[in-house]
Amino acid sequence: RHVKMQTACRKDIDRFNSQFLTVFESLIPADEERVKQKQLLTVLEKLVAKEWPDARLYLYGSCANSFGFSKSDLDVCLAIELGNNEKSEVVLKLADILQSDNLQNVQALTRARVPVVKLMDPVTGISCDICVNNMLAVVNTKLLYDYARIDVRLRQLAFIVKHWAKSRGVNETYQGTLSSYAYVLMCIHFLQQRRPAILPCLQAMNITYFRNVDNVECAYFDQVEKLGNFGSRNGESIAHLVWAFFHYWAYCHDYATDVVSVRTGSTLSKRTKDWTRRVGNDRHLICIEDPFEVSHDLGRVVDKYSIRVLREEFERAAEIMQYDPNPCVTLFHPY
Ligand code: 3AT
Ligand code: MG
Repeated sequence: RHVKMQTACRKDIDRFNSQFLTVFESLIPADEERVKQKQLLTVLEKLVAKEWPDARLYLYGSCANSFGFSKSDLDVCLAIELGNNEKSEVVLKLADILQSDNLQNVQALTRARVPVVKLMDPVTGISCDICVNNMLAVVNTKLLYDYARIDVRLRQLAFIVKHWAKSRGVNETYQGTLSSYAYVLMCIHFLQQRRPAILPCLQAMNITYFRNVDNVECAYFDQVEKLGNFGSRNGESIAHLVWAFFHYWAYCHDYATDVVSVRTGSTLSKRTKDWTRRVGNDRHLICIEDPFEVSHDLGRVVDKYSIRVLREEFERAAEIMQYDPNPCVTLFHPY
């Protein structure tokens, strides 16, 4: 019955394809933004090199993983030999250095979970967060970037899902909903599950990229240009995939037993990960395994209240994709 419904729905929903593509295109940053980001990075690199000649700056997050909207912030990681210094000392020193240049609103947040320096560059208007030695984020940024190069539908789907999540207020980790990073992983998982698959499982293929980061082995096949048109045997349109994505998270995912795992290209059982009960504040009500830090559940921020909010939002979106005469508008209606 499910298959029948999917096929019946398919021709119908394809009418909305160009509208969804228009939404996607309206969110893509313009080239001049990239230029400005590079400009700011160069300024920062010069300032950092004066104090720490061996340190390096890396971009991570949405400014580098190809899932960034226009006008998003710059996430930067300072990679530095710490010696006897604490991260917070480096953060304070860095804030000092940046302050003396003409950057604005320089703030050192030393007591945050991840110590960062926040700043605004008046020349480019870009806001920026700089953290110290967060190399796992740099590596998972590259993984997302490489997945996005395989099939354009990942980027289209993830933009639409992120836009939906931001519009509906379910992209707020401090309120118990999910990070953008988690949503992109959900999209990758979903496209790995399509038949025929639209994305492969890069971590299950031969290794062409390897980094040991904080004793975590990060390894996968990164020569994705050699995959050709991997997803082309699957002709599903973006509108259909948006419909199927919300249908999957509303009605098909087993929240009680399953863990989404991009690393294995499949789902795992909560039991094998020992994610069956609440430990401290980690409740595991929706389980999304980090591809590299495998003990890390990106759903751990979700609590018994916010899981209901999330699932109701997935159901609302699924209903809209099924029945609404104007899904491209209703889906993104502010909550
Ligand atoms: P926005 O466009 O800013 O919403 P983003 O891609 O910058 O999305 P986040 O702000 O959620 O995503 O996170 C920034 C990066 O930090 C993305 C990822 O490389 C890393 N990251 C975020 N959350 C985690 C996490 N829980 N575990 C590991 N890495 C994470
Ligand atoms: Mg960000």
